[in-house]
Amino acid sequence: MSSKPSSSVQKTVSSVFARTPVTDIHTHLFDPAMGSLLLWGIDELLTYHYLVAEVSRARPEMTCEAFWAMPKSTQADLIWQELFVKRTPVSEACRGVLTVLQALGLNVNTKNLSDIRAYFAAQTVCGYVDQVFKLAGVERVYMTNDPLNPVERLVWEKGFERDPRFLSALRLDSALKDWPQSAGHLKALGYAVDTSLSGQTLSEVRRYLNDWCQKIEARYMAISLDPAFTYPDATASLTNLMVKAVMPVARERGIPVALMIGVRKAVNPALGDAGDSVGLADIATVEHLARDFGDVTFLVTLLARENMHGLCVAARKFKNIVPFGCWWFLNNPSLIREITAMRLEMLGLSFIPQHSDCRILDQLVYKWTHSRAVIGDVLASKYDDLARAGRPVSEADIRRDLAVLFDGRLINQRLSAVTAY
Ligand code: FIX
Ligand code: ZN
Repeated sequence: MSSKPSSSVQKTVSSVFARTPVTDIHTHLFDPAMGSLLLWGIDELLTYHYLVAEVSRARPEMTCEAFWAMPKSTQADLIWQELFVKRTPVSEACRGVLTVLQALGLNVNTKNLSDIRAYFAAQTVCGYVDQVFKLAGVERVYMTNDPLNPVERLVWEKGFERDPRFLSALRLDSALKDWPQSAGHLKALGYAVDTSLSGQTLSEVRRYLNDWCQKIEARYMAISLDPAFTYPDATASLTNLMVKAVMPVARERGIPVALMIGVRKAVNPALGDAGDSVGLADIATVEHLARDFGDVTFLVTLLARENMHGLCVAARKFKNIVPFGCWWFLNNPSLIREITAMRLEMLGLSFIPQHSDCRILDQLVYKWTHSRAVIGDVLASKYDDLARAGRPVSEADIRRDLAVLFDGRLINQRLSAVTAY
């Protein structure tokens, strides 16, 4: 890895990057018109599942039941005291909260949250969305939309005036992952499916996907997958649903499929969202899908650090694989640095370096401030290497490169109909 970038290139990169609006391709944020689905404010920030995992380590004698039984504000107070007052908040998730509070001009060293709560109580959601997008330098975000969530479905069915900064992505986990149990959900919505994967059922699943892609104007479909997910595998219902329902609809609509592979759900269910873990995925499965569906773009993010190199190699073999983001347990500066350097060295600029995975609106500020700093640093050191090779880059080069990496164009690259290579 090249040494620390020269300050002049670093300065130019960070000033251009600060003015480069990003498209955040994967979040769990919602259009403000969706009301309480959009989480924001100090109590949500502090009870983020990353911090729940950390406070359960800080207070090993406390049961999860006891924690969940507390009102959210009490949980937040406890997390503030345990992780920010009684201990040095060195973790990335803790530092993140401080970065947000500092950006808002709030006192990060306060012993209690009353002033901070007063600040948030004075905000309006629309005003705060504007402020956060500005502070984070974010132009638009992709939501994670699930019509099987009754609260969300109701809003879509009622209709609302869309905020153009919130784009849609149809999430498939609840509809497809627990087949045949999930067949019941589709049946309840009027789709004539049964628990078998008959032709009728598959065409009804395709109808469900098409209907909701249409209704929410989905720009891609997304699914998170266990590391054991395998393709080809004619015996696995999920693999069959992916092959016979998801891929045909993606091809028909000309939209990508996002594969988020490597999560082992609920290894410690008592921790709720904080109870998921990681496992090594099979890169060959990604290659086989890209080979057999050459006219479908696969936006791929993997959860295991050990999979990152293999994903770069797979993307060098199949142009319809677009690696994206440093997902979840990889969204830490030391790993973002390693992964970004490797991707630049192996893929040039043909990948999407980061997504925020924000669950709480305010997090956009820290996820992008922290990622900009690391990714800018790595990019600057690559530019220094080029200068040493006699090819210095201009500010215009830097502006163009950052736009390619962060304006979302790689999501919608159209692929020729012929096989991918
Ligand atoms: O599957 C996903 O979209 C994951 O990002 C989430 O389930 C996860 O809980 C998360 O918030 C990661 O940052
Ligand atoms: Zn996510």
